[in-house]
Amino acid sequence: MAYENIRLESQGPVTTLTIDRPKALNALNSKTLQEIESALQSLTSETRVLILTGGGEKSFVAGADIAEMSAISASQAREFAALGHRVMAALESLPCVTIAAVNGFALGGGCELALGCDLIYASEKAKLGLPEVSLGVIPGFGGTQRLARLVGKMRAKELIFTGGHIPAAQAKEYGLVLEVLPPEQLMEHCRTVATKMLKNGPLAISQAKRVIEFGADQDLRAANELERQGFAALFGSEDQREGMKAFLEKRAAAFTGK
Ligand code: CO8
Repeated sequence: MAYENIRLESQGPVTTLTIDRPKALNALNSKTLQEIESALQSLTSETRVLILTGGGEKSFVAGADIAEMSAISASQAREFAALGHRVMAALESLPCVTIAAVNGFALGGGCELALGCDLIYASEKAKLGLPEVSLGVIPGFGGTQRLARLVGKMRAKELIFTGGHIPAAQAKEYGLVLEVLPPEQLMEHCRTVATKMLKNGPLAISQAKRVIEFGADQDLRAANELERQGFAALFGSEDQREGMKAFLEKRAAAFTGK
């Protein structure tokens, strides 16, 4: 499918989705969000790791498109927020691992997009924040909830109430990004992390993602039950048999994802 505002490129099992509207610092208008949603739906099991990044030099995603939002009604805002929520939920439900390579501004909806990914790495020049209150609104793509769960309620309140843009190093200190890299090393670092994961069982990684993601919303007893079911579900898979056989035969496993 031809996209206007994003690029989807695969190199074997690693797919890169670039949000590519550099003139608007990759701001998310409805069309861009719809394109991201259909790109996510188009992924097959060939893709084991999905890296999201921003086109151009300056920005990952500088937020939802303010020009578009300035003209919408409350009911259109509900639809727009629902579209954003669907994209974040789709990222969390994908069987592949998702990595946000935050190469510049990740503000508002851009920060929320990164928060929807499994892992966030940032360039030294990245700035992150949820500045929506400076526009008279609040985060609308899940940022209030995902940020609070990741960095704690009080830090999330501080970031959201001040609307500040924080440098990547501070975001790392808060636990909002995992590592901060020189700009030219960011994508390479994400690919290196991807390569380490590619050695492991694809079904097991998908199951681990599912259990961590959905378990985080539940109490410990229910979450442990989810783990127990996920653990048992892997037994009998070709990957489980191959992984354990390879260990006993002192060789690298050749996983097939079956
Ligand atoms: N939307 C639309 N256009 C944008 C956006 C945006 N979010 N950000 C930047 N642009 C455009 C600018 O208007 C400008 O366009 P033009 O060249 O035509 O004037 C171009 O990108 C370059 O931007 P600047 O000239 O401003 O570049 P600077 O380097 O001076 O500043 C900043 C960079 C600091 C990133 C600045 O552009 C900025 O503050 N942008 C807005 C950041 C922001 O507030 N983001 C949050 C938006 S709200 C949001 O994301 C809500 C999500 C939930 C929605 C729920 C829906 C109901």
